[in-house]
Amino acid sequence: MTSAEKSPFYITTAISYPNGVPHIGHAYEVIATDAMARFKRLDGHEVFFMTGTDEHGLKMQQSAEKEGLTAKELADRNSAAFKQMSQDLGISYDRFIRTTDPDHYAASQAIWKKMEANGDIYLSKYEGWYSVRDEAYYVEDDTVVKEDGLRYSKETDTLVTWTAEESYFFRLSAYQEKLLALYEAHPDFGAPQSRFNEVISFVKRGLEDLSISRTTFDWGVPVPGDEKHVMYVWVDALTNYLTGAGYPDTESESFKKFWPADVHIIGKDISRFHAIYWPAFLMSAGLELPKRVMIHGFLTNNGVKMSKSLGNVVAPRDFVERYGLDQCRFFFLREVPFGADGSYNHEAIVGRMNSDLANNFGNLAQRSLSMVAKNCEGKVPVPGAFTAEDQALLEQAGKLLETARGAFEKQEFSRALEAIWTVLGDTNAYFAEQAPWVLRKTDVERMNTVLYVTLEVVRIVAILAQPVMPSSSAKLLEVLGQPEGPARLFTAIAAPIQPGTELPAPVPVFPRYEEPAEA
Ligand code: ME8
Repeated sequence: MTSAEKSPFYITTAISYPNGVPHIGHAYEVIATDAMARFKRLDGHEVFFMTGTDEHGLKMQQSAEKEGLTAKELADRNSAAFKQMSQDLGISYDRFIRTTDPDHYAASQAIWKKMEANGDIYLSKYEGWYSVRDEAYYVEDDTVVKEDGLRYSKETDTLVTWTAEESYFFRLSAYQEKLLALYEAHPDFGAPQSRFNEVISFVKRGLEDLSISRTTFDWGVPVPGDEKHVMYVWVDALTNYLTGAGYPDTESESFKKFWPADVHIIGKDISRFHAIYWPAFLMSAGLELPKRVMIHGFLTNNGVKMSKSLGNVVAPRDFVERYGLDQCRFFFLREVPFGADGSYNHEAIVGRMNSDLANNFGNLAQRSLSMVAKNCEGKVPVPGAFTAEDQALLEQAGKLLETARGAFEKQEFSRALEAIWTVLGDTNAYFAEQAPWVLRKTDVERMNTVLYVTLEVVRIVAILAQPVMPSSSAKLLEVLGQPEGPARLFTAIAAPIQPGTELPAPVPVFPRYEEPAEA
């Protein structure tokens, strides 16, 4: 199928708060989303992949004041740091959206007017315990007074203060039944199941109307027709997904092509915003709903939550410098089943680097390619008749695309990688058992066949590894004589490597991790 025949694919990350600099949790999310976007492109889809920064709200304004900056200056500085992170991580986004972009103001005001026209927005007064950090109000029962005499949210342990303001409200209570009907009709709307179930139970307990404007500060998108209010930051934040598709021009080519989004990739702390508020806003505005909200877990450093005060916040760039970019990308997607919480530590990363990458993949490629360079005039050898073992291995590798597709469809990255590495493990066992270095002296035709089969598996694996490890896979495909373009797309998996293909001199692709020498 050509890309014209395959459905367009729109995927997003959450947009990060640029009141601080990026950490490994942010890196984890963009890496996973990037792998998914690359997979779909290689599988022939036209992809639109968006990431960016969420720049409004009181928290931004206050963080800026502390630094003696305006909110926009802080946003400019830190948004650039997030963009740089994406570049450092090889993220293939199509747009880096900032909620201060002019087209985003237009989109946010347009959706507001639609919700208002539908009778879902009304003016009232809001009083309650407000957490600046969470940008959320809490009912008294959900707060506690601590030893310092101050009141905190029980759930998030953030300071709350009594706040009263005139506010516009969104009639969220009117959407309870519609949301439950949505979840019923689309059991895959939220994933994984356990995290989606939490959302469903929350909705079943009853929904209250939502305060969606603020008058106590002005760093936000003005409410159309009542400019002393700015929109609650989550209204404009969620709307970024529509802005990217070209909203409010619903007749534009991009909107028709990419809306509704295929999947929003987000972390577990913001599942309610995405699986409750967002579909309710869209229903109110008469817009189609995203097909899926994929909720990933949190990463902890050796089981310890990352926090500035503990000094264990790792900058993504330091990680990449230490272990290598593709190694980090592989580790995060292989080690932690996407959706679950995960922990990382030095030993676990080195383990994956050395055993999965250097030994299982790198060595196999290097050993087979070096033998071909020395014994087959640097060309893919002509195989003899395949034995049952050869055939079984080739079939196993040939089936990997379907397995990977099924797994990626559900963002089960670790399952896809596990299946691929099982085939690599079997190929290593095959290589050791067939011992082509012995056959070199006894049966050259059989040696050629074994090398051919091995190269063919390595080629298939390198093609499939591209979404996760783009640059290492490209290097491998290069030394396998597979030029950029159609030969690297998933459609090429079904077309076996051509005997006689000239191969450049092999270069090792996956180094072992060596501890730096003591200073
Ligand atoms: O929530 N491990 O922004 P944010 C994994 N602006 N993921 C993590 C993480 C961790 N330790 N810490 C954070 C916001 N994340 C809003 C989103 S979307 C319309 C607005 C994830 O900078 C988090 O769950 O706090 C979220 O998906 C993303 O990083 C950005 O978090």
